Amino acid sequence: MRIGTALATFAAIAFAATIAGCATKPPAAPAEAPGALSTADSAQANLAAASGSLVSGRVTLRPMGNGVHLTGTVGGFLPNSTHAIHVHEKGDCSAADASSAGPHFNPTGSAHGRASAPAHHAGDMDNVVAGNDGTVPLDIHLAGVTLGGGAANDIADRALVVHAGADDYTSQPAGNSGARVACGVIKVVQ
Ligand SMILES: [Cu+2]
Ligand SMILES: [Zn+2]
Repeated sequence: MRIGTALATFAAIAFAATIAGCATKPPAAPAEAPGALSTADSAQANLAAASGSLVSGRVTLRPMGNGVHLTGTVGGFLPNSTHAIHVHEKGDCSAADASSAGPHFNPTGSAHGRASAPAHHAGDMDNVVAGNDGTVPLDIHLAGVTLGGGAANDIADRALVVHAGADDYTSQPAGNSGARVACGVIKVVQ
């Protein structure tokens, strides 16, 4: 009888500890869910050719889930070519080679890397591949950033840049992706 009581008590304590463990567990990585901090409903980036390329496009950006979703079309590439695309720090595409856009958007001081890797810039995205017609239908989810609101990870008024080559996801500080062939400032629409 006393043993049974002790076991029951032990089980009750273990159960309570389990409940307490769940209750004190932090909500899944707050830094991964900044979408709620976005104040804009949508933004637009009109990409204009840079570095003498023929690349241009139009991209719509909307807060979604834990980040911002990009949709649109970029064209003027060679058929079936692969290209790096990133958010760069400065919303300034005025230089002929788009160098005015500065480095990759990197508010956390991380190394450059693939978006799916633990270490990467907030502006790092996977390469895009042009079709036979030289266009890319964009459909990219950029996690960990916000749109509008002025948080450290806000990509409004920064630049969306496309490169001549592919991002190798390894080379520092920018994946060895070559010239900047198109650039557009991310402008909040509403
Ligand atoms: Cu870039
Ligand atoms: Zn980067």
